[in-house]
Amino acid sequence: MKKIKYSMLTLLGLALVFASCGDQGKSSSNGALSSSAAEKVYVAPGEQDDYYAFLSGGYSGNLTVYGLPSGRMFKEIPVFSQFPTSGYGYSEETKPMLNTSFGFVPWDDSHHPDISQTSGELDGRWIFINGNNTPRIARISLTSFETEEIIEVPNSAGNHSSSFITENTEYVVAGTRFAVPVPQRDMSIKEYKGNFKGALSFISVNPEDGRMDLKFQLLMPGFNYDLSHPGRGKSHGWFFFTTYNTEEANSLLEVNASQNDKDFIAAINWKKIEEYVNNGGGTKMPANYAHNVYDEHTHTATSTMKKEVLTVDPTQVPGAVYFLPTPKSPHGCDVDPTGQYIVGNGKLSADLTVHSFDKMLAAIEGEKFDGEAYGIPILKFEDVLAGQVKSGGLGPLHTEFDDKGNAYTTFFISSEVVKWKVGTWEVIDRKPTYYSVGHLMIPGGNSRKPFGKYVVAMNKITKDRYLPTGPEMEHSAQLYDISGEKMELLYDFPTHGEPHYAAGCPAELLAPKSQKIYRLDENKHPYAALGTNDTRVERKGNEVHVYMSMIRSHFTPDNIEGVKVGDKVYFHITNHEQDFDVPHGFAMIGQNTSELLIMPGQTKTSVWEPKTPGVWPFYCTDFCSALHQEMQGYVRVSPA
Ligand code: CUK
Ligand code: CUA
Repeated sequence: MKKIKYSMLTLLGLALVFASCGDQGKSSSNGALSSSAAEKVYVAPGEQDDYYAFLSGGYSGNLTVYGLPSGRMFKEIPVFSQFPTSGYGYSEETKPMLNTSFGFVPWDDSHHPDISQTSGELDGRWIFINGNNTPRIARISLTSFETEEIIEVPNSAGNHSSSFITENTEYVVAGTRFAVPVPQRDMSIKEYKGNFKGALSFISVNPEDGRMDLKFQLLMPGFNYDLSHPGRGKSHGWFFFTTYNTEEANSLLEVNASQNDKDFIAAINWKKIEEYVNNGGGTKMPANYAHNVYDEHTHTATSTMKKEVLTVDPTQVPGAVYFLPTPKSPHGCDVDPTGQYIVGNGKLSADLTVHSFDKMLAAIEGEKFDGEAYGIPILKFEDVLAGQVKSGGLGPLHTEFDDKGNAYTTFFISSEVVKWKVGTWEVIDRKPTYYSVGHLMIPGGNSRKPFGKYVVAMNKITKDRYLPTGPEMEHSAQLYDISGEKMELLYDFPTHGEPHYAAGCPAELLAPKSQKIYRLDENKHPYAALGTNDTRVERKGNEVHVYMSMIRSHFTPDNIEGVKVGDKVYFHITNHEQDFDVPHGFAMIGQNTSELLIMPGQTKTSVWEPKTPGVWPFYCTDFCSALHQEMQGYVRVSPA
């Protein structure tokens, strides 16, 4: 205790000294900060942040919404995981969202969010995120901040090089991490090499309503496909994927998989493949995968099982796929805002490899190949290399860009962010991270128009950054000011789950259009009780349907009789409020699904199967008015 107090006093003293000298942003050895940093992150009560940041929730399966610079968490958006806070994945309306060909999978590992773009700039319509475990891509509305669609990705496993989008949101791309037998079948694992395939999926996005459709799958050689990025500007029409284990080892002990000094970045001309497919190319293959869509008017999701996928053999489309040798097991694959440079972050190396798009085109033109892999031409390393960043760091993972021609790369092993100049490759600055940074995010930092004010580093190890909470600590994020020549560490804040990547945008892109209510007169839910006259109890065999309304501060009906043990009771509950931010909740005693949180104008359904005769209460779970505690009711359950 004494020690903590002492060091805080010292810091305050230092801050005062710096402030009085007019010295800005000096930091002590553990990254602690001066008062100017405090001012930069301080958002006064009643004021709002300048940026939204959407952090993936990793194994929470969700997406969290933060404000920058404050680091305040505003919301957790449920995507792939059941979420009792809202009843997502528990209510009858949302359960179909979590259907897959493996059955109901109420969990996933979400890694990479990406905001939709028009002409390479963030347009703030939707945000996409991948489920890494049970391969899925979700689309979330940035108006309602709700998950509207989830599409499963067949023939894929460990959906990691996803969900990055092309410059006009033509496609969201999902690349497999694991190579697997395609189609899946019983075979010896030892026969992996030459037999397994890596599916790279191009999922088209309808520009009107965002609906996704799996347009085609490229069946690539059986490497591991790690991360990807679209071309932009001059490289629009291309997509780049890092690979590892190009040895195709079935066990990744280092002796097997990291033998090759260079793996590849796969360069895919998706425009060419799109043309090929539009002209009838490709092979239809049976495949089972779920496509789940949430309708904002019926407030209900439907799940459809698809039966077929169009596959493309890359060797059948000449000029569409090339391999760019890239040293030391590249992880991140990042394209600069001009689309000229493709950065491969070789995680077993100190240097970054930057490829040139122009040089790549010239090498293809000159047909200067260095052999081939499974019929796919390999370009010569020297012919495509734009430059190397001699970083002095260790374990580079991911790179983002600002609007001034600079790049920022994370180094996991040496725990730092390194700023370097695109084109000259010189290192400009480096700052430590606390500790072991994975991804980093600059709002718009993977678009043609980055907003180079802040970078958020997402760290894998937290250790001593917060008050200890037992063996398990939340991951830590750190905010740096990057508006000057040197980066300045401003702030630490905890995150939820394991944020792998994040996406951010200026507040004014989303805040004005954020939806406030669902209009009751637009509610098309088949079981909605839109007026009090519609409220009723109906029996159909052993199903009892309760059409219920809720408004401050009562449920109608609130005394329900005629229910028997063995019945299935459906509570279809409509919130009649039409004021912003007045939800009501609903919870039935002993229910094995979660409570529901129902927003104004919305209808949700909860199922209850009473087991014991009696008079059983339900109540509103959200404190909604001074009479919230009075918002309650009873169900009488009689013997069967
Ligand atoms: S991965 Cu996590 S630090 Cu899934 Cu983007 Cu590199
Ligand atoms: Cu409605 Cu509390």
